[in-house]
Amino acid sequence: MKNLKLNHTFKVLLGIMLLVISYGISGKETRLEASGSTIGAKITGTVKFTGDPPRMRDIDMSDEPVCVHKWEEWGMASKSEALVMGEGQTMANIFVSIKSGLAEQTYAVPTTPVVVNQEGCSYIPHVFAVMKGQKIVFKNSDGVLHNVHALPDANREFNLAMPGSMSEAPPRSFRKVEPMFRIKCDKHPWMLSYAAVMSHPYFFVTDRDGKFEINGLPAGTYEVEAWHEKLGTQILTVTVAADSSETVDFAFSR
Ligand SMILES: [Cu+2]
Repeated sequence: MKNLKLNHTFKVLLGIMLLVISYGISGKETRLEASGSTIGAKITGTVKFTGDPPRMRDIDMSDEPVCVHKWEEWGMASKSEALVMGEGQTMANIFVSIKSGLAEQTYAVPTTPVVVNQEGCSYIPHVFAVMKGQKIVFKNSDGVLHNVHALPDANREFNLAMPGSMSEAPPRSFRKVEPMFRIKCDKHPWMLSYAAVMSHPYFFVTDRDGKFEINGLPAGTYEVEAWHEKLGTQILTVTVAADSSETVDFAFSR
C-alpha cells in the first residue's frame, strides 16, 4: 500500500518535472497555427534562406537588467529578430497564407484569443495574425514598463501603456482586414512585432524549422504567399485535389 502511494507520488513529481522541463524548452519559441479543420486538402512546405545570411546586430538591453537576465536564461544572445533561422538556414517568422483561390464566404472567428507576451523586452510571438474581430491579449511578463503601440493603416492605431504591475491588458481586436503592419514599444526601440488581420483561417507562422502547414482547404487552385519582414513576399501557385496534400517550398535570399 505504502509502495503504491509512493509510486503515485513519484509519478506526480515526474509529471511536474516534465512540465517544467517542457516549459523551459518552449520558453522563447511559440508556434501559431491556422485554425482550419484537419479535414480537407493540405498545403505544406519549408521556407529556407539561400546564400550567405546577413549578421544580425546585437541588442544592448543593459538598461533593463530583467531582460538581460531573461535572455541569459534562454541561453541566447539578444540579437535583432529581423532574421531568425534554424539548422540548415530554415526560416522562422515567415507568415504563409492563402492569397487567392478561396470562395467568397464568411469564416467563423476563433473564440480563443491570440496571446502576445512581452518577455525579455521582446514580443512573443514576433509575427502573428488574427482573424478580423478575434481577440488579442497582450501580456507583460517583464515587470517593467512596456507600451504596445500598434501602427496599422486600415485599422485604428492604438497605444497601450503597460506598467510593470499590469501583467495582462484587456483584450484588443481589429475590425478590418489588413496585411502585415508593425507593433512597437516606444520605450524599447528594438521591440517590434508584426501583425496581420485576416478574413479567413488559412495561414501559418513558421518556427525555426521553417515548416508550415495549411489544413482544411477545399480542393482548388491557390496562390500561397510567404511574407518576411525584410525580404518581402513571394507567391507560388498550387493546385490541391480533395483531401490530398501538396508541398511548396519557398526560398528567400538577399
Ligand atoms: Cu518595451
